[in-house]
Amino acid sequence: MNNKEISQIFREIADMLEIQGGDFYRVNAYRRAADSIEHHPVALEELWKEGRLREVPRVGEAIAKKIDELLSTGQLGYYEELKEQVPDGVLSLLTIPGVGPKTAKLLHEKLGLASIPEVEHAAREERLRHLPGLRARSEEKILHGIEMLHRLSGRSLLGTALPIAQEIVERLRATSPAENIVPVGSLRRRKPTIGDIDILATTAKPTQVMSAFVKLSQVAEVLLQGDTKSTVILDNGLQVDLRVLSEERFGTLMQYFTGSKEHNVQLRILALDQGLSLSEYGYKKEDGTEITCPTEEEVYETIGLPWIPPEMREARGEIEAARAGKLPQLVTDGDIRGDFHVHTNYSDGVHTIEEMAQAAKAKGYDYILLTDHTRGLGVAGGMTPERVAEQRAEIKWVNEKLAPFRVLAGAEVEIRSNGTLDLPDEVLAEMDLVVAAIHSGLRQEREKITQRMLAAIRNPHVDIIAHPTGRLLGQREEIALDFEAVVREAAKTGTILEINAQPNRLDLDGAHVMRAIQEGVLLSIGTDAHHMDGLGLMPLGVAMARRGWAEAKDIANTMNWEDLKKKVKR
Ligand code: DGT
Ligand code: CA
Ligand code: CA
Repeated sequence: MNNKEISQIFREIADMLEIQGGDFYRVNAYRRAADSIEHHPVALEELWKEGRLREVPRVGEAIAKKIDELLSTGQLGYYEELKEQVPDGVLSLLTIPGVGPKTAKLLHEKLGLASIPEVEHAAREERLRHLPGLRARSEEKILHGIEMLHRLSGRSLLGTALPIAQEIVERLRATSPAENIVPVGSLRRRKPTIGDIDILATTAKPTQVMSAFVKLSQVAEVLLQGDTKSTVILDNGLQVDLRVLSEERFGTLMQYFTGSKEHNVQLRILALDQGLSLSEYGYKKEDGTEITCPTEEEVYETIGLPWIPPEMREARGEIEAARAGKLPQLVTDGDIRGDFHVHTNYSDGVHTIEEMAQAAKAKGYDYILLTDHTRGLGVAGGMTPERVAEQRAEIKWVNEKLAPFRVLAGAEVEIRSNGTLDLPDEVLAEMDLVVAAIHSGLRQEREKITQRMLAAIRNPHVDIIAHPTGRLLGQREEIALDFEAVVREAAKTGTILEINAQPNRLDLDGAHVMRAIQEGVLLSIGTDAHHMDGLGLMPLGVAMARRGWAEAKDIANTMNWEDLKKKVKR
């Protein structure tokens, strides 16, 4: 059993306990242990053999005993018992946005519902509104949640698809005679959600490449196997298209299949103006002679353009910019000097300050900004002013140890429903940078939530607004914010807007980033890491910055701290 499988069992235990109305602290203890187990760098099986399970953070005696039972017998009595009490289908109801354990329990006990389609059906028949504690509005919310699920279904998060595509590319490289293997399509453009993964490869032996492809261990079903194109469905439901082709047309095909369709349409119009027709196979002159392009650069060069980075190919003016010689120098992963959104065990993070700092230092960063939650966010065990002071002392000690690496003191402060913050000014004034965010009261109407956000932006202590639109992909729409007003106020006050790199947030996204930059707003990129692995999400945030045409100078955490300190409000 690997760490992920073990953690899954504890996560399910937490869900089942919660459905049964279990004690908050107990439920949370299981959930946190699950997080910690999943991301532990050493296999628990190894530690278990050496009697060292208790070294895993958040694994106490009771949980260690359960792991022991699980690893020695392959089963866990307590888990099996709970499973008999809570049917699988009821557990699946928790994936509906807006349905918590209490509601799941109610739906099951009172109406016998045990699957998402059953709940959808009952909601449409208006049977939920009569349950104790539910109203017509709750019914609507549940239906809306199910719609959100449907909307994402069929599409996957970029953060899910990207590592899978990278693994497939690696495996094909190792097991087949394919050359030039590249992911194309929306994945290469780094769209926040991906319909299917498209991969291109060149080879002299297409049959062998295709047979290696359909035999990959992740493949659940082969929809099509041909010499030029094969399509498979993976275990997790993702579809992958692989096209193989010959060297001399690689550039045109790569350009074509990277898309977007809209970008390609504009490119073809420009080519036609120059008497060239462009298809996925190459250019054709009016007299019928062909121009093939082995590289993508040549595709753009043929019609007098510089190469355009894939993240910009969304028909947002990139072709005009390229023609005018005004393409931006996009920010790169290598420009990033540190992470501006990091949690530790001072709130809902798994690791200590030193552990997070060591991990960041190992990545080559110069600094991290600690942004633990404040007490206003009940569930996260947030910081009180006393805890902030304790954290300060610990930061000082870690900084002495790890210099010149620097842990910056901050917090992710709650913006209350009236726009005030939940830590006193004198505490905020002591911090290096203050991040503020809205986590509750997300359904306030436009005028109210915009004023609330503007109040936070005007607060002289607030440096950064985290995940400004509040969207959760596949779960929750953006808050009803007047984004234009937010951008203007941020520009006026010198407040930074965050690009949050969590796969289900990617907030701000490309279009918002672009607007912010146009108004001269400075941005920051933060992973919102709750464990060391989370720091690895930075490239997703950088991708959103690039989709919004950001250069290094537009991103606060590409600067060194001394320079940035002079630029921020405080
Ligand atoms: P997705 O998969 O929905 O996230 O989005 P894409 O962009 O990956 O779209 P997909 O997989 O249908 O096709 C991959 C690329 O192939 C697309 O970005 C552009 C190109 N392509 C596909 N169909 C057409 C088409 O009908 N016209 C043009 N111009 N390009 C196309
Ligand atoms: Ca695709
Ligand atoms: Ca496709």
